[in-house]
Amino acid sequence: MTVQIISTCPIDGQKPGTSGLRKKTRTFVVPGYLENFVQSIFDAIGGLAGKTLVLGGDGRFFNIEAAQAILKMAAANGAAKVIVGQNALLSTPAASCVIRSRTAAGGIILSASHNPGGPDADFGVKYNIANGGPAPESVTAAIHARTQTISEYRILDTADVALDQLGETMLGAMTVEVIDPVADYMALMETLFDMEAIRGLFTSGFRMRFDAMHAITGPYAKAILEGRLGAPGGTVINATPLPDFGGGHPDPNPAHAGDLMALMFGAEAPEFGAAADGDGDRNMIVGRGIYVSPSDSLAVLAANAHLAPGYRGGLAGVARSMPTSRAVDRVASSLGIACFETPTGWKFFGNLMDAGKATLCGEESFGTGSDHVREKDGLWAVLLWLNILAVRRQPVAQIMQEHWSGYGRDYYSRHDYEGVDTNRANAMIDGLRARLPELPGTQAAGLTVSAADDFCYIDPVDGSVTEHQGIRILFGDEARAVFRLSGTSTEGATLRVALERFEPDPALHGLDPQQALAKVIAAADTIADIRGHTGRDSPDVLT
Ligand code: VG1
Ligand code: CO
Repeated sequence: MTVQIISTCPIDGQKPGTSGLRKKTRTFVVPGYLENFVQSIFDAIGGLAGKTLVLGGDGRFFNIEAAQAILKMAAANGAAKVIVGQNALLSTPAASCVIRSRTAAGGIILSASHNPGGPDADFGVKYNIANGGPAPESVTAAIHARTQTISEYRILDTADVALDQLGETMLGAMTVEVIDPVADYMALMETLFDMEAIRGLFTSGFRMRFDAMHAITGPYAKAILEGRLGAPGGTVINATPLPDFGGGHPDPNPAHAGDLMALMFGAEAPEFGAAADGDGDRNMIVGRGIYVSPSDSLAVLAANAHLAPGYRGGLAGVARSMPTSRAVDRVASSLGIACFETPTGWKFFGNLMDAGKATLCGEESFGTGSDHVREKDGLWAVLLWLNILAVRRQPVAQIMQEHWSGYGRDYYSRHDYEGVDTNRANAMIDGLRARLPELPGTQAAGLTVSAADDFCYIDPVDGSVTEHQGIRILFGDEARAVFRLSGTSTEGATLRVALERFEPDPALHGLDPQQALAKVIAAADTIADIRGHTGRDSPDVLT
């Protein structure tokens, strides 16, 4: 067993995006590609000597091979210990939980999240810091800088570790501890929710369907919903993580979780439906006959969190990403707590949670979470909803109607245009940015632009500045269009257009969001000339 020092050259494009480095799997499997990036992480964080790391992934194609290589590299770089999920599995929130519960120096999560998996799909690597959260911009920038100067990586020349057996083994001088991926996470959930109340809900005949989308939440949802909480067998579907997620797109939204949506709007609908993404940090909430938008879900959770034991003392504050609707802002102002607006990406919430400024955080992209970990957490959101339902004993539709009656409704929709030519997408955003000063006062589709800017975030905790985080166009009557390009796509550019409008009148709370937003949609297209720039008549994904 010897440490091999392998010469290498910098590889272009190893720049982490919104959430880690995501590339085509066929790029990642090229010898040296993963190793270069992982060594760059180790180098950028000041080496691994004596440190403990957490390691796991969402089970997609290349997960286990990558984990074996990373273990050998960690040993060759002098790590004291790596705590790894059995069979190299850990959901993103569980990895965050384990980093915190075991006070590790950080962790590596192998996932491209909601992107499809398989030899012809996507793979990814994320690095999380000691607070359990995604590496902040300063760290990802240092990792990227290192990928541009790297000249060698270190790896132990030895056999693979048996990752199917729980317990400790040695890899050279490094301890490998294989853990049950669910245990620490389940113990944390026990501290937050009234498990007996939720059990009682299921005993009373309440039925739900949880679609794990053949991804990592399956084992967690089975153990917690069916095992601990007594939901009937079959509540969790598509529960076995598959390397290609069954050929599907593990993104819990109405477009990609179509079967669940059909069930929830059909004659046999159970009371409650939910789904999670590839790495288990996203969630979709659906009631019988009603879809709950992620922005609304965040607002409802903020308004009702005190019904769960973990949040009985109230919330310190809330935070949402800029393109998320302002529904949660209304709850925060009625609770008299702060509401922070951050750029897209969970890494921006870490400082706020560490500083005790925000308890709940959320993104319009089906992400909700709290300061129990430092990642968004799909199953946590489902459990908080269940706890609220166990206390209120009302249908989801009634909870939503009462919420909108009290706060007003923020109609919301996001239109995604995928695989757009990168130059054309950049030209569109650059063009909009150049026209920002002249937009206020102009009219489009009957709406008047009241303000327009390019979102810039100044972190209230460390003062760091993050620019160019999306073009915001505000109209009178509390309507808004937001334009930004995705930082997670692996092919061309993805244009995301977030559209919203506030409706105070309860008589108008039952509209189809696309109709309620028709003018905003038309105004956004007129101002940005989406059709002209993308060459598309309609979005690829509409949520
Ligand atoms: C998307 C979402 C963003 C989310 C990110 C990671 O980023 O919009 O809100 O934090 O994915 O989610 P982008 O840059 O493509 O818009 V996950 O569950 O894919 O780690
Ligand atoms: Co995810």
